Amino acid sequence: RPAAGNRIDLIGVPTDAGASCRGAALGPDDLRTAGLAERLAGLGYAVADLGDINVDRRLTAAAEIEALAIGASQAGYQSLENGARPVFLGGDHSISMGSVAGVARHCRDAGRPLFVLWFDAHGDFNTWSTTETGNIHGMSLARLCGEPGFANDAAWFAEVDPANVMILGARALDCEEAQLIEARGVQVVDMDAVRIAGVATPLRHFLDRVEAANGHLHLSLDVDAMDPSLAPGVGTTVPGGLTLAEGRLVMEMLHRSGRVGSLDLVELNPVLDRYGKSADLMVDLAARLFGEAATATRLARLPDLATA
Ligand code: 6HN
Ligand code: MN
Ligand code: MN
Ligand code: MN
Repeated sequence: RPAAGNRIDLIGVPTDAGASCRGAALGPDDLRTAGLAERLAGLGYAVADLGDINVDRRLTAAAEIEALAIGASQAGYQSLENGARPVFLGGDHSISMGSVAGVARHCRDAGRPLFVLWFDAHGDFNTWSTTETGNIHGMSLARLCGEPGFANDAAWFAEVDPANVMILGARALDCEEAQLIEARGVQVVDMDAVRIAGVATPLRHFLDRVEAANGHLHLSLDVDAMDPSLAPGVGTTVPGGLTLAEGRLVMEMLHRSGRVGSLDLVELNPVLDRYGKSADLMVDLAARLFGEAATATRLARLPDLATA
């Protein structure tokens, strides 16, 4: 069991204002219903559910996203300052504009480099000038990496270095978005790369960099990275995603790295889900990330994963 004092804060950020279809605003309660807090508590963590960040539903979509970004940033910053690990429950992926900004502020103040693993079928690297849909959840990572056109305020926002970001699971990048990702030097491990080399080798290299820098690693888990057969409850499904074994292996490696200090669980749309399948999968992946063993007893000495 993890040492006492290992605390996890659940922070609900219920919005679908960044997406094209409604329903992701119900995500936080669906993750609660699927037993997220109990599952993590069962691993020995002290789990505090801080409830949802409130927002005025009469706001425009853009204003709602701004208000929640500020709220998520402040709640996440406070959680980290208190020595806990914040887990942000989305909500569509626009919530990461705030959650990761708060983590970035903490890291800046603590003098620790921040690394972000963007686990997603998409790059979320559109700007107001490249977007083909106008959907703000497709812009989160671009904003975090400092692309212009967003009203960032130093009181709650801090940037992420694009060189410290890895996108894993990508298979639906828009044309101009892909060009921007390449120009900024963000590492993309797309599904072709996964089919050729597997998930473990590129992830091992990334984790080695986090370790060498004594970095804080944030995992932004968009459940649409997983294959739609496993995660039907998302608004933007793309065929050819990660298998259950691959998803679990990623979580196991992240757990063993001991570097993950914060987490987003986003894009769950309960309205589109089938019998809670996607919510259960997210809880399963989160539990693995926080150390739930695949077998009843974890072997004392496991083989090294992808030392190549
Ligand atoms: N997500 N690239 C598309 C867009 O609308 O910009 C899809 C974005 C999906 C965002 O899944 O978090
Ligand atoms: Mn810290
Ligand atoms: Mn996303
Ligand atoms: Mn996505």
